[in-house]
Parts: sequence; structure tokens; C-alpha cells
Amino acid sequence: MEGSVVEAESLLARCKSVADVNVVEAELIGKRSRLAEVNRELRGLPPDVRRERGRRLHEVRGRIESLLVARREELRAASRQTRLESDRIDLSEVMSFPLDRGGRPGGRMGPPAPARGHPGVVQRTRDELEDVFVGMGFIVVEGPEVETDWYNFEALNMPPAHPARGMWDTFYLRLGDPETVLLRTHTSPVQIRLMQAQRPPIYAVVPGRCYRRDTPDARHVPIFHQIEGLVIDRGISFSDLAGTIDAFTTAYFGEGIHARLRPAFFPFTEPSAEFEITCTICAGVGCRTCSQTGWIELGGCGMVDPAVLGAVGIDDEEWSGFAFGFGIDRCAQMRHGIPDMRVLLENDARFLRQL
Ligand code: FA5
Repeated sequence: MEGSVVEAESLLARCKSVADVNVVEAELIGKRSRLAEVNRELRGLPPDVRRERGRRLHEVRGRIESLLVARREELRAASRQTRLESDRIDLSEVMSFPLDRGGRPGGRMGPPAPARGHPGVVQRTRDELEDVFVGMGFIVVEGPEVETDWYNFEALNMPPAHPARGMWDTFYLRLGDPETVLLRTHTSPVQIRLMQAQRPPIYAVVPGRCYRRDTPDARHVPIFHQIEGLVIDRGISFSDLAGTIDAFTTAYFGEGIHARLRPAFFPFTEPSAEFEITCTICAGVGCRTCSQTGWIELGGCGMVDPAVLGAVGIDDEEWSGFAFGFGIDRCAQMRHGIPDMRVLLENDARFLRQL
């Protein structure tokens, strides 16, 4: 407890954004922090020791809270200043160009060139995640966005009318027999294409666009991006999956990330899990973005079901593997502290310039 304030000062000095401060806040005074643990331990102490430790705890927590408030304000002021500067229009530049007889910019040189654009935040997130996986020895593969029912559902252990299909609200195309051609709802069908194209061992990631008839809200948009991972080799276990997820989320979010795996269900993996992190918008306290839960789901994962290996003729006695599918937009949303994902599709130049 004694070193907590010094540690807080040094962690906060390294924060570059309010979202970074939120992550540090969870680390320092969140439910899983050392201080929260000390608080829980108080109950078992004799009354006089408890009183003294409690007073000290309260004091340390208070000082950390003040540091958090101050750092947030400092970063907000800096970002306001940067925005003000980038919003400023220098009309003298236009005036220095030759004007036509009506006073409009014209003449031989014409108006000033427009500002240069840059890749959007989702594209950059995708590039960063790809780099992390390439560094771990994975290959990057792409698959079609227009898929057949067989790849999107059936080969993934969901025969027609399987109730789990309801997890993905689908856009169908008017092509072929009704409801056989669709916009892929996830990147998982590329698992099947990969296993058909290549014999194990396989270590691959598949980034790409997905489509769902989801009502847009703070965490959902109808067109979004996932990065799928597939590993098939001899002797692969759940701990390889957990280690891989830990490696890439730490590489993308940094050491301070608070994460958990929760049991879940996907027809194509067994056992299955969902990967969640503490909401960076509210530091786990609960807000509109995380529906007051304090947690945000980034993706699903699990051990590849033997029925899926069977569908592509891979011997499940010899080979085993894991798969995962993470939302790229969701990762970007949490890393950059974007309270509402819909801004990613609105093309508001003020937002695009910021990130
Ligand atoms: C799937 O799509 C599974 N294919 C993931 C998977 C792959 C499981 C391999 C097991 C093995 P889910 O529907 O939960 O799972 O979506 C995964 C992630 O995609 C979500 O956690 C979220 O980050 C992102 N996502 C899903 N729907 C949307 C949406 N409408 N808008 C933005 N992101 C979304």
C-alpha cells in the first residue's frame, strides 16, 4: 500500500489519453486492485489495527483519486488545445492566391490543395493486430464476404434450422435458391476454406468485414470487422488458446489490461468461451456503452469441435486445434475510449481527424 501513490504518479505520467487513465484507474483502485484486496482483508483484522489500516487506506485512495482527476483534466486540456489548433482556418493562405475578377481564388495556381487523409482507426487496428500475429508466426489469409449457407453455418456444425443460427441475424442475397447465399455473419467460414486448402499444421489469422442485421447501438453496427484465428496441430490444448489471446491482447492494449474468459456456447467449438475486458469508458464502474455491466466482450473462442474437423476430412485423433473471432471495431473502441461505435460509420471529419 505504501508505494501505491508513487506507482500511481509514474503510471499516470505515462498515460497518453483519458482511455489510458481509465485503464490505470482500474489497475490502481478497481475491484481487482491491490487496494481493493487490502480493503477486503480489513475485515479479518483486530479492531484497532483495522481502524489504523482503514484510515491509511482511505488516505492513499483519496490521493490516488486526486491524481486521476488532475491527469484526466490535463489530458483533456491538451486534446482541446490540439483540436482548437487543427480547427483554425488560415484565410490569409487563400488570399495569397491570385483572385479572379469576382474576388474568388483562381488564376494559374488555383485554390490551396486539400489536407491529406490517413488510414482510418479500424484499418490501423487491423494492421496492428496482423503485425502482432505475424510476429507470432501466423499467416494472414482473406476469404469472401459473400458466402454460401454451407460455409457460414452448415460446415460449422449448424445444419438447417439449427437453433444456434439465431445467434447471427443474417442478410441473404437474391441469388440461387432462397436463403443459400448470404453476406457472411462472421469470419469463421474462412476456417473451413483454410482447412480445405491446406493440411495441418495451420497457424493463420483472417481479418475481414462481416455483416449482421443488428440494430445499431453503442457496441453494434451492421457492418463491422472481425479477426479470426485458427490453429490446428498435434497436441494443441486450451492453455495454448488462453496464452495466445493473452499475448495479443497485451500487445494491443498494454500490460494493464483486466480481462476474463467466460464459459460460452458456439456450435463449432467445444469447450467455448467469451473474452471480456473491463470497459475502458467507465473503468468497470458501469456505463451506457457496457450496459452498466462494467465488462465489454471482445470475442468468442474455443477448441475446434471434432465434427468441424470431420466436415473437412481432418482426423481428430491425430490433430486438435483452437479458433477465435475478435471484433476489430470493438478492440479499437476500447483502446481509443470511443463511447459509441456508430461514429465509426458517420464519416464526421472532426472524429476522423482525431484518431
Ligand atoms: C462469433 O462471431 C464467432 N464466430 C466467434 C468465434 C470464432 C467463436 C471462433 C469461436 C471460435 P460473436 O457473435 O460473439 O462470435 O462475435 C464475436 C465478436 O464480434 C463480438 O465479441 C464483437 O466484438 C464483434 N461483433 C459481433 N457483432 C458485432 C456488431 N454488430 N458490431 C460490432 N462488432 C460486433
